[in-house]
Amino acid sequence: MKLSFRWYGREDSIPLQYITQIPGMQTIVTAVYDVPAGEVWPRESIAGLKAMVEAAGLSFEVIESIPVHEDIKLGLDSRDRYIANYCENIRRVAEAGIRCICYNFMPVFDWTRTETEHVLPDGSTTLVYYEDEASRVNPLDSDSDLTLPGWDASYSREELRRVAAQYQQMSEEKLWENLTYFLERIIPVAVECGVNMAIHEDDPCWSIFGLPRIITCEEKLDRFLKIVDVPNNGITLCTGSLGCSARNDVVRMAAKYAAMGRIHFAHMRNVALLSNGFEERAHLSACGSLDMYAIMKALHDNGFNGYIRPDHGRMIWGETGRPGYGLYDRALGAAYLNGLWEAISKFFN
Ligand code: DNO
Repeated sequence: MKLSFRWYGREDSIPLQYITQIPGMQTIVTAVYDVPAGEVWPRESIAGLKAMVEAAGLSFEVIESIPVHEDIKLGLDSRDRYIANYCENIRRVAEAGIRCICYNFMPVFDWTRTETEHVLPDGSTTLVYYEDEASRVNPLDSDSDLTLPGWDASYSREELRRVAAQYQQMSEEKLWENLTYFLERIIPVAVECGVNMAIHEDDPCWSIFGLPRIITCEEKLDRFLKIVDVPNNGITLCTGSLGCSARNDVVRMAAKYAAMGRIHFAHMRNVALLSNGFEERAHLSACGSLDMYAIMKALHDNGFNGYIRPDHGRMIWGETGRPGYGLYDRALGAAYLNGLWEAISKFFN
């Protein structure tokens, strides 16, 4: 495994040097954030990121994310232009040394929570999703002013409603068709460039705000991988996104897709499943519902050699910042993942 850490570029308050100081850290996961979804990333921006990352002694190999324009997900005529731009971005980042690109196919909203600063008994704060509160934060039909780092902040409330309304008539099958159209055009480019595409599961892994979501469970990941059945068409195994549904056996999925050589990136996060939703917790298995050891072992035993990163951390030790993406708890997560991996590798090799 190659240990990595997400960093939001110049805007990120966490200095790259601090990330370098995390033991075993190798790779930065980042993106060009100041270009709207669907447009081509300037070569200078990519080169600028690469230079900063490498100057800090880290490697520049993973992009998260190149966002997929809504017109592609909606299957509008304008999608061909956006797909051509997407292919151009794959080529450009590959030229700069990128080996893996994480992206998602969630309509309108990326990852969603009902609260970003829920206080846990130890005084740390975390991200939570409570079913009964989901309607309260629904940005489409409430006064909620919740915004999450994954959401496209360039939409006004009215534009959001307009885009979301276009999905109201869309069946899941139609979304699959649009995903197929997209994959059939981008994967050959990824193959040509030697880049692995790694789709991120929907988070949470069910339909929210009345919008369709399809990358949610084993059956659907099986279907996804068959659409273009080559190694470059792979997944980001996000333990927290899959693990927030008790229906998903994350250990089994880690073993199965690693053995198939289709997990290119792993997001390691623990969640506590509750009767009314879930809470993000510290990475340690004992802190949540997921057996992080068993997931790491499943990856290890099945030949996983992709990138791995500690996913969302809580806010601890008085840190404030981008929800889920502070330094301290993610660094603890990295240390824990290193410990698990070292123990598993030494004991079972
Ligand atoms: C959440 C992240 C997601 C992820 C995208 C990939 O913290 O894991 O926002 O980056 O879904 O496109």
